[in-house]
Amino acid sequence: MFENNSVAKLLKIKYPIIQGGMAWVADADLAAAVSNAGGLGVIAAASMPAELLEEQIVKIRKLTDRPFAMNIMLLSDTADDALEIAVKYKVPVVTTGAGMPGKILERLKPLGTIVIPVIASTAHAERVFKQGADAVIAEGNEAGGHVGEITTMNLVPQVVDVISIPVIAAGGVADGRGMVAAFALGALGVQIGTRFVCAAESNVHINYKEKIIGANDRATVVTGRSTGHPVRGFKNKLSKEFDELEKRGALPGDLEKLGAGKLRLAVVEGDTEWGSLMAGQSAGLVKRIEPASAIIEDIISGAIAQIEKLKRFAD
Ligand code: TUI
Repeated sequence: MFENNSVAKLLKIKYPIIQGGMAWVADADLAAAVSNAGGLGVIAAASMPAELLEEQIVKIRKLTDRPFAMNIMLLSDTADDALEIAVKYKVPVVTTGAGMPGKILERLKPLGTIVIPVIASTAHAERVFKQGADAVIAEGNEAGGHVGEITTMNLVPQVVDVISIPVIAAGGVADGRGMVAAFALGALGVQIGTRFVCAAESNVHINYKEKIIGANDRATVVTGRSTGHPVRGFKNKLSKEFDELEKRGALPGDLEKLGAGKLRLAVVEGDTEWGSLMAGQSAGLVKRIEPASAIIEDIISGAIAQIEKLKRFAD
C-alpha cells in the first residue's frame, strides 16, 4: 500500500508510522513490537546510562530483524555517549529532539546513518535541511513532553513549503483520522507517542496507562514556559505546584529541582500525583491497552476508512 511512500522507502518499513522517542518509556520491548508490526520502533537514549543503552540495542536485535531507531535527546547529559553508541552499533536510523542536531548530522551522515531531527519551527526545519537531514519530524504543540508553540495543523504545511525532504507529522496524531489529516497537510508519515505508551508491550506503570485511557481532551497542560523548556503532561499536583512556583517568579534552578526525577517517578513508580505524566492532547483518543500490532492495524484500517469517506465528502 505504501510502496511509493518515500518515508516507508527511506526507512525500509511497511507503514510510515514512527514511534515517539519517549524517555523512560521507549525501550527495546516497545520498539521491537512496533518494528515487528511494520512501523519504526525507537529506543530512547535519554534515560539510559551507556551500558543499559548498549544492552537495549543488543536486545532489540534479538527481538526483531527489522529496522529500528535510537532517539537522542539533545538536552540530556548522555547525548554524546549515545551518539558514539549509535556509531559503534551501526544503528540504522537516529531521531533527535529538544535541540539542534548539527553535531549529530556531521558525525552520522558520512557513515550513511539516516538522521531525522524533530523540529518545532520552519527556521529549525530549514537549518537541518541544509545540514543534510534525511527527513524531519514536525512536532506541534499538541504533543506530549517538550513542545514548541506552533500547532501541528499550522506547522506541518509551513514546513512542507520550505524544505524538499519528507516531513513526518507529530503531535495530536493517534488514529487513522489523524494520519489522513497529516497526509492532507503534506506530511508523508506520522510519529505517534501517547498511544504507544498504552501498548501492551510498553513497560510503563499501569497507573500511567490508566490515566491516559481515562483522559479527556483537557487533561493535559503545558508547564515550564519560563524555563525555556515547556513540557506538556497531565494536570496533577506536580503541574499545579510547578505553575504556582512559576507564577511567583521562581528561579529556573528551583523549578529544575522540582522537576528532577519526576518522569521516572511516573513511569516506574506509577505516582500519578507527583510524577511527571508527559502525554499529548491525543490522550483523549486512546481507549485501551492493546498490542502495538493492533494499534498499527487500527490506524491503517481507520485511515483507509477515512479516505473512503473523504472521496464522497459525506458520512
Ligand atoms: O524532545 C521532545 N520531547 C521531549 S524531550 C523530553 S525530556 C525533557 N525533560 C525536561 C525538560 C525538557 C525535556 C520530554 N519530551 N520532542 C521533540 C522536540 N524537539 N520538541 C520540540 C523540539 C525542539 C525544540 C527546540 C527542537 C529544536 C529546538 O531548537 C531550539 C534550539 O535552538 O536549541
